[in-house]
Amino acid sequence: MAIQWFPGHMHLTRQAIAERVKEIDVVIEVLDARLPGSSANPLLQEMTGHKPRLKILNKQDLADAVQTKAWLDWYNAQSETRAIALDASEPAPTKRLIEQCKLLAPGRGGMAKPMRVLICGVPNVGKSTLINSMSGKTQAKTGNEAGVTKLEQRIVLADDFYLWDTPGMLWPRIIVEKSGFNLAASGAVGRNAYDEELVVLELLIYLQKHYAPLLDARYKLGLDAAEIAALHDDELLTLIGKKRGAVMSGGRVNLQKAAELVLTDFRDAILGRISLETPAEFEAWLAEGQQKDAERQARKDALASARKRARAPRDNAAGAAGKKTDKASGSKPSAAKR
Ligand SMILES: Nc1nc2c(ncn2[C@@H]2O[C@H](COP(=O)(O)OP(=O)(O)OP(=O)(O)O)[C@@H](O)[C@H]2O)c(=O)[nH]1
Ligand SMILES: [Mg+2]
Repeated sequence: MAIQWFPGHMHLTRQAIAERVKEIDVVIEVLDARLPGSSANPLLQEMTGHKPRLKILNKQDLADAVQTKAWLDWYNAQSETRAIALDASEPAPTKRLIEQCKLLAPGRGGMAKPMRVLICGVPNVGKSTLINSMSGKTQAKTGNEAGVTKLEQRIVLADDFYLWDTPGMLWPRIIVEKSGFNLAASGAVGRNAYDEELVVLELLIYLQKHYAPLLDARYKLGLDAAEIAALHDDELLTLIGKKRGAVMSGGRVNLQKAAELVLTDFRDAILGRISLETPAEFEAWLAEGQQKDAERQARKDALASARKRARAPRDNAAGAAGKKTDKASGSKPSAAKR
């Protein structure tokens, strides 16, 4: 089951960004350092790709430092892409960001040509928090849920430097299934658009493979990495539920409660610093998603032409019958249609 979330305010954001980008010098796309590939919005890429762009891998304090470095190297090896990692604990990211913007748009600055920067990204990734720390004031509303910012807002950083905060936006069809799950696990998807248990089972499959010692340390499973990796995902969730006391009367594990516990532990990095994808993994998921999408499109096209073919003999027959009637009545075909 694919996770999709594109509520009405995202349609409006899409239109607002399409308009705003015309008068923008630099686009800063804020990504989640735990899932840089999955949190890169292809719709934003399409809408803003012609502008100088900076990618910020935010919330690096929650991500696996080794993987964050791998992602930065991967992005910075691509021409036309600059990427830096950041987190809310950095007291003054402003200097670093202003420097990067000036490198990307060297002609801008000064009262006559102020720098105009658009900040965008998926929901809950830390855009408004970043803007507040850049401006040194609480100018933009923030909150630990997806969809806090609902309208774009201009923030004046200096007389010659403007920032636009935008509402978090996903895209109408997330073709990489794993990306939907990772976005939901990170908190970028509205609470009612996914099933927590399913999201946590997917999360556990990844953690079993890559972060088994962290699972063992947090939930005191008493198992080594190979034993943890060998468990079925729902066996593992049941075990975690037991260990954390998510048990209903009669002794059955409350899997929903267990899933909520794991999700909070992951989101708040109580489990430890975790990244949910490497560049190579994401590229493989993307290729698979694109292939499935192409197959889906081919099936749709085949169905559409089969329907057209099935309709054609009827239309022809109706056409022939129409002609006969026309002849018999002596009226013109167009008149018979009316
Ligand atoms: N650990 C950590 N938390 C962060 C960081 N940046 C932001 N947050 C938290 O993430 C949550 C979302 O932050 P916001 O700034 O509201 O995110 P946003 O991207 O503006 O979200 P929307 O307006 O919903 O699109 C808040 O609880 C922030 O405190 C960071 O670098 N590290
Ligand atoms: Mg916001």
